[in-house]
Amino acid sequence: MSEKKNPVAAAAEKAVDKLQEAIQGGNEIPGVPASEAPALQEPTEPRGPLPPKHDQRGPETYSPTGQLTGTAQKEVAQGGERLTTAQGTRLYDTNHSLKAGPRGPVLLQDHHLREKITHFDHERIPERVVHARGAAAHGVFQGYGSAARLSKAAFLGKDVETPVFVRFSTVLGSRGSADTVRDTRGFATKFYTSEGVFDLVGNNIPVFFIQDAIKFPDVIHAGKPHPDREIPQAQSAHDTFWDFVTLHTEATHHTLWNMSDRGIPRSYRMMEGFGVHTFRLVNADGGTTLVKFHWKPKLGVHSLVWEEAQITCGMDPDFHRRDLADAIEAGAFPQWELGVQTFPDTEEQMFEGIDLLDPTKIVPEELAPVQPIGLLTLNANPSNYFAETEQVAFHVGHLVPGIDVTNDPLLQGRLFSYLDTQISRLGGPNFAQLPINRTHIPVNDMLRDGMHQTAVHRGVAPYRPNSLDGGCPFLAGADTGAYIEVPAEVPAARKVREAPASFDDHFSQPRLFWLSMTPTEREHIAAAYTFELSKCWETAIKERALLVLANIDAELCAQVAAGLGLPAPEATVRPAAVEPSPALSQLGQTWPADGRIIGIVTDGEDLDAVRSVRQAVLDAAMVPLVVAPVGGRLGTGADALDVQRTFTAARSTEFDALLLAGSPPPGADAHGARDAKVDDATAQVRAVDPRVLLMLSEAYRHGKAIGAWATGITALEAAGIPSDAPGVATGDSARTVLENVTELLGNHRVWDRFTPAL
Ligand code: HDE
Repeated sequence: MSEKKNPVAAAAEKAVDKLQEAIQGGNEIPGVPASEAPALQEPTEPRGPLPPKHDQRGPETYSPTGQLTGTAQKEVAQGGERLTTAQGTRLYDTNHSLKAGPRGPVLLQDHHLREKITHFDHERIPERVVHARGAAAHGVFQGYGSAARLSKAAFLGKDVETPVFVRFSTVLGSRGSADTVRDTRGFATKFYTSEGVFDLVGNNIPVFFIQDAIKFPDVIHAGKPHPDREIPQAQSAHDTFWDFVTLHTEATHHTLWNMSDRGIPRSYRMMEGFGVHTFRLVNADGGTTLVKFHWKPKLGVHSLVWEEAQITCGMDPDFHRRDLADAIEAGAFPQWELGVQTFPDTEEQMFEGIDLLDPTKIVPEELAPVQPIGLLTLNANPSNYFAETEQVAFHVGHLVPGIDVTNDPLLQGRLFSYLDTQISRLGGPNFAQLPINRTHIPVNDMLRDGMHQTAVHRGVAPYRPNSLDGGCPFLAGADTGAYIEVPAEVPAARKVREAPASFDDHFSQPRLFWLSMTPTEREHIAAAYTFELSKCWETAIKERALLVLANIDAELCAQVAAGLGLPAPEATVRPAAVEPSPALSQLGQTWPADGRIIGIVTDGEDLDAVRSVRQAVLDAAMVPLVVAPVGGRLGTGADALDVQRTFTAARSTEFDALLLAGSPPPGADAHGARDAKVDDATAQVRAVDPRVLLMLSEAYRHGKAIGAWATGITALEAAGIPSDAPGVATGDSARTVLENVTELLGNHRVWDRFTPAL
């Protein structure tokens, strides 16, 4: 008798095959909602839940006490073919409550109604007090072994592979806020190492607003919406933020980074990450080194332009979340190299005059190069946002042998905060038992009971020493993998609420950053300050901000003052003599274009060229989106092309580059009453659909590469874009045009289209 295959297992196998395919070739167009296309009619045949999409996986299945269970991931998700209660009792109806007659009233005895509504009423948990808005992915970290002389941490060993979960976030916005606001981004990595969990909870900006954790509630209160009207959401462009950062001038350096292009990243995949604080590494011989951690993205560091970021907040508030998930689904797995800057662990903890305990200071890479120690690859999307991305709990105190903390007062406060915050956010002290937080090695912790305890401990003596449980658990020593704090000297001192004198320098490093920027980057910074301060109501706050800017650079201050219509004040601090650090600039190099989104605008003619260029985009590991007057398919038979965007639904902001494969005349829906993107006065006399012209003009002023061939060149001219303008590629062959556009994408944007005045 032939063995009948279980349909769920077969589907799971299929999903694995698809994963292999994705890893090899990538999904053509990412974004498919489920692992199987739906039927037109409501399905009627009972079956088990569908497997997750090929790009998704859940947390590995460990027990609450860190032991590998080997349970298939589908077995920790809902199963079976029929709808049940939470107790597993099958149900025959979930659309009608139990009533006394069809017209009611509803009966209190309706156990299903009560269970369903009660559970729903409690679905929400408190969002994170900061970094509420985030997106995450699973991946793997591979050590290069180059850190072995610095740290004994096993996961840094040569070719050691460690599973990781990485969550990116904005800081200020609520959970439902837009992704592309101007803000710092979180970059938090959980390493499930063979010696316990290590969390590297960093940001995309290497310095922080404050030097002492005791001010953290204050800076966040200032940055969050005003408490009376609860506006503005996810913004720093308001009075309380600028009031705080101008009264606490230690915030100047971080504020300047936020006003730079770093505050509006193009993608989470294109951000650097920084541990910010100085950490202490310990090697096998007990030798110690002070280090700063850096994540360097393989795709380079790139940003949006401000107008683009603002339009995107409305057009696609999930822009960064989608970008990360789509790239992974398409097989363009994002990668970062982990690196360290190293400094001798001296008593004063200074390097070249820079206080290593001051989190408002960087050490320029020219003085201490970043040495690569491992590679991070994100290769799977979470299969459930709440269970994974929302419930993941990071903590700077999750350390492994070989990595220790320093006395940076900001880090010291964080060591308290991250544990504490989970108790109200995740409902009790057992959050380490949530599947995404479980360590991958056995836990023997003597911590007992509490809300949501899911471990079923045995024994009677959770204390040490004991004899009733056979003395278990035993202590470890240095030779058996114990985490032993470095016995660092604490100099004899008086108990004071004071900062060291070296923390008083608030302007030399902002000046260093400003001087390291290219003219294009300086223009963006001046524009960002002008925009943000223009949004403040109080003139005194703007004037105070100008006083701060005067202490960074007179030219920057003058430009912003001119924009605000206020006089530029004199500096109160003599400008520091600092060497620029070219490594701080994002511009001037070329980078891979993997995962970039290319819009191909077609009028439905010359489909051979569209097909060929579309394939070439895929071959170059980018994503082609066909944009046509209406949806559906172009052409017939096996060669027909799916339309991904219509003129009414597309906006330039979702593309990194535009290719014009034709010159579409105004579509039937191109009138203002239907689509406000159309200017009625000119719509029908235009040769080209006004939505295409808008797309082109936006792409042009956002510095994007534009390519056109054949009749596409006519559309370009209709938009008033000269075919010899910088960053515009035209020619007879679609493929050659694409080659030029890909080369332009290597620089991210066509900055030489605009002449900086600074
Ligand atoms: Fe955080 N921070 N933070 N922070 N932080 C939190 O922890 C805190 C700071 C950072 O994706 C909270 O679980 C204090 C610096 C990231 O889940 C909370 C201070 C840096 C994330 C908290 C800082 C960060 C958080 C809120 C000043 C960069 C998101 C929810 C001493 C090096 C992690 C939570 C995720 C989250 C406290 C400063 C990065 C309240 C007290 C500096 C990436 O514990």
